Amino acid sequence: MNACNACGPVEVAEVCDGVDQDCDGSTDESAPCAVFEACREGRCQEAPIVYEAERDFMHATGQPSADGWCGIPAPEVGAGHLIYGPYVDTLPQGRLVATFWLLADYNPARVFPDTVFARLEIIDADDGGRQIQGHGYPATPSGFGAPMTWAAFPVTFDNPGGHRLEFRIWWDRTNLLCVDRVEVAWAP
Ligand SMILES: [Ca+2]
Ligand SMILES: [Ca+2]
Repeated sequence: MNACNACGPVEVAEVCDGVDQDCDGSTDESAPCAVFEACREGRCQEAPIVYEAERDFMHATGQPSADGWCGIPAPEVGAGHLIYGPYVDTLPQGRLVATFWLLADYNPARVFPDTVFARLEIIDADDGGRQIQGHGYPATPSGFGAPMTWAAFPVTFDNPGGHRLEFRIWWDRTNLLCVDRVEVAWAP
């Protein structure tokens, strides 16, 4: 007997199908799906890999906040990398997109739309710190759209595969800037 109307151990692997194969009371809890997919509602569905600013990165400046990590201008606060890391080498080879979720405070009447508040960089830590996407991607008011509003900054890059990657944000300390997370997925 089994697949759950009997006793004894169930020697089956969990499959993403909405059924509790291993009879532990949780459905699909360890069911495998492809990279950039997650098992939801009994199906492998598209899902980015999420790196949380306050948890998965290191910080050279800034402070924790309710939503992540913020650089708040103050005389004793220096410019630097708000986040850097996580040096993962497990992301698949190919064209990927890293989406930085950011918020900034500024006076729209007093800054130019192309003022650079921060630079978003993707680094190959196993290739001499080379910037994979060619140059730092600027975060500007035209990218934010409005002050104190979360906005997505997608940066497309070609991942060589098997190299440790660093996603980082250079902050120049002139404006409040917060980071919630970085999401990685296949580029569209
Ligand atoms: Ca289960
Ligand atoms: Ca299952």
